Amino acid sequence: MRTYTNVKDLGDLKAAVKEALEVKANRYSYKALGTDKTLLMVFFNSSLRTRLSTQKAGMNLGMNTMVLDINQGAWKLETERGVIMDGDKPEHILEAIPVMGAYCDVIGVRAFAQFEDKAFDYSETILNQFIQYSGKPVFSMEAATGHPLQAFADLITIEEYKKKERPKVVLTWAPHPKALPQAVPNSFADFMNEADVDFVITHPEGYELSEQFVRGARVEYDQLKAFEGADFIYAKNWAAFNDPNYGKILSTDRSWTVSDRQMAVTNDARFMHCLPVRRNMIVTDEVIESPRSIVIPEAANREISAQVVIKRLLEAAQ
Ligand code: AN0
Ligand code: CP
Repeated sequence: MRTYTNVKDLGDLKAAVKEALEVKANRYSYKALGTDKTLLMVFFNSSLRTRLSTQKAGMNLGMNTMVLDINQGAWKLETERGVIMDGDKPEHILEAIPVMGAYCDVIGVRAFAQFEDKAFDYSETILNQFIQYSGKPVFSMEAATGHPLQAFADLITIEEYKKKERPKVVLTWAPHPKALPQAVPNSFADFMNEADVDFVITHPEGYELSEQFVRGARVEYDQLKAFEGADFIYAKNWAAFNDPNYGKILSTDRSWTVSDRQMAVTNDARFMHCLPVRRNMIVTDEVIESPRSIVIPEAANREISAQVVIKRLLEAAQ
């Protein structure tokens, strides 16, 4: 594996999950792989889980880790080529990237959708510049259109908690006061479409995700109907994808907030969310605090998904 930006980079998903469970049981057994190697994590956006779990994964592998917050202490970066740089950005990303590449062996990048230009976001301009110009293996720590470390951790968690061979997994939109990217639901759909699950997506009309990720998945606009018999409920807010509403909030309808009312029609479903979560917007206190909620073990598995990905990138570079 030379880059990690979506589910296809993992190849055989069953084998990847098996490897993840093996790594989870023996996470300190691969130190030789990362000794004298450096992991650089570059953040254009805030993070709690990704920052800590990915750094921990690097340390488990014996690596040295460095973290750069582009917007706190680094020079502001111009990302568009051809701009006359007479504004507030002293450095161009086309110099910054190869310089960063010179100091490390593997690079993780977090660069969210900016919602200014759909084509800029959906062509993964920033992530692809890192891939093209750093000269080093690059992985996404949530880029404009995907969050594959999260979705891989979600799949590992579903494997650990499922009670039947082909569980029903429901991705539900839920309200949020700020416009959020589609990266998390895109990657979740991408993974669930490849996994052995009965996958349903539910959201209000107007919140359709990109076909690139939804592919053939069933979309049900009636949330309660979608929840019937579900084994896993995966809640997430996202802003509209379709034109002319790209990046806009179309609904704040709190009847979509996941509560005991909807959980009651499920098959005693487990509740999942990538976190950070706004309580009583996305999910009620009662549901997230109930024994059905597996958000903490889900977050803990971020260390494992990151370790498998970095391990594979190191192995390929040997
Ligand atoms: C981000 C998002 O929705 O993409 C990160 C989630 C992992 N969430 C927020 O910005 C609140
Ligand atoms: N789930 C997740 O990626 O969380 P952070 O934004 O805190 O890294």
